[in-house]
Amino acid sequence: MDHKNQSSGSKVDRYQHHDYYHIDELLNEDHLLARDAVREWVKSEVSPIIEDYSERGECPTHLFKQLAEIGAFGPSLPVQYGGGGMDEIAYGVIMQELERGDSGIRSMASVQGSLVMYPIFRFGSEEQRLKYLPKLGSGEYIGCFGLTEPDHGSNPNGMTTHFKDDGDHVVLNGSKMWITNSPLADIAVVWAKNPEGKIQGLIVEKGMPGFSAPEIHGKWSLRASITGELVFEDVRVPKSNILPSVVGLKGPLSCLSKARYGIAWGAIGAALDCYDSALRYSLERIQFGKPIGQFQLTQKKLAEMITEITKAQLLAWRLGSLANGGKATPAQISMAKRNNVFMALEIAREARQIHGGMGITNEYPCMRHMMNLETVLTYEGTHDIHLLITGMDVTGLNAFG
Ligand code: TGC
Ligand code: FAD
Repeated sequence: MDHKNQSSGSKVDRYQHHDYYHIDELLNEDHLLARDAVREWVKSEVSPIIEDYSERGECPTHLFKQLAEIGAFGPSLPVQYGGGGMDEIAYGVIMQELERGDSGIRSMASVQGSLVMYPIFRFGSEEQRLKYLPKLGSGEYIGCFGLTEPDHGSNPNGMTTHFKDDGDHVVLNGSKMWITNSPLADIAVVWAKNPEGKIQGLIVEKGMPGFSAPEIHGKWSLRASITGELVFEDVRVPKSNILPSVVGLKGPLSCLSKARYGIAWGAIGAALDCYDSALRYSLERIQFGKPIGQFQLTQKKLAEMITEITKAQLLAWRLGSLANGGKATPAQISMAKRNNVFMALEIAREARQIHGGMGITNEYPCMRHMMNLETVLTYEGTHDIHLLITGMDVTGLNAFG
């Protein structure tokens, strides 16, 4: 096979829809319209450039405004607060299509919608909502979410970032680590301990003296997404920037529930892209005088991939139905995030094998998805933390403390 001719070369996206169990029949017209519009956008704006940006380790920042235009920021938040006014399944299918393009692109949308707009919408004052949400929804402002610290990742309750009272301001000190979009962000939703040691959310704005957001370099994963720290050295934050309606870890964890839900759908997109590429390659690549798709071992890989994708699609769809009724529990969301991300990572590895040596190159998407999914397996709660959440839910016994 002439790999050069067959390759994406100009990065033409040959993705085809795969729906083995006719799950499209479970979606309504709005879901399908949203899904198809985002798919077309990914084909025209993401696929042609993503390998290049990933290879260079650069975030395609020009896509923020476009993500806003296609309704990727807060699809299920109310329209008057900058959201899309759609349901949770629409939010899910949009995340699936974005992650079909790249997990980093889905991250740009997850953080903005679920981790920045959502807490301001849910826990903010009306003044804060009106001040920030329209600008975030339109992509005029970029936001980030600061929970993780250098010494407190899986256990955010141990955080040491804190603030002291100072008249009509508070004084914030501490640092956050691994923060998606932080070097670009106009605002950061930061979780810190108040003088009583209870966790509260604050909106910290770029340019506040003592606030900096240095970039973290050297990532082999999520290379098209920018990640940084947040450093607070006696930052004076007006009290009017404190989110008034929540105190305690349930504040940030509620936001994580929203984002983890989106990842449960998003990971299916990455898996579908790998499966699609592997299936096509298996029909085109000839060895021993036959397409490699004719060998039983290749068929086993492909059959298991589409089986696992189908199971993950059903899990996500059912979770979406529960979420639409306000009945999806955090533990149910953990199960879907964990299962679907692991499924996608396994499929990326199998798909890479089907592509042989070509699978390690940027001619095909599998290695990029595989590297990205190593982050997705870890952020928003690691694979093992989600297992322990399920374990706690079914036994009633807490393994954490
Ligand atoms: P625990 O005592 O279990 O809970 C404290 C309070 O929170 C409530 N809660 C939740 N509420 C909403 N959604 C959830 N998922 C919730 N989980 C717990 C809980 O009911 C309780 O409420 P209340 O009223 O009793 O106070 O807390 P714990 O300290 O024992 O921690 C439990 C544990 C380990 C599960 C939790 O700390 C955890 O989930 N750790 C993982 C940390 C994590 O996921 N970090 C993610 C950082 S953000 C990120 O990765 C963004 S990536 C963005 C991108 O680029 O896409
Ligand atoms: P640790 O918590 O130190 O865990 C290390 C290992 O120990 C893991 O395998 C874990 O499963 C295991 N472990 C920990 N506790 C237990 C236990 N009780 N039982 C069994 N095993 C355990 N955070 C944000 O706040 N905002 C962001 O925007 C953000 N974006 C990110 C982007 C990227 C690219 C990455 C890599 C991370 C991002 N994170 C973000 C941080 C992410 O959420 C954390 O990395 C994650 O929660 C794990 O924390 P940690 O890295 O400190 O690992």
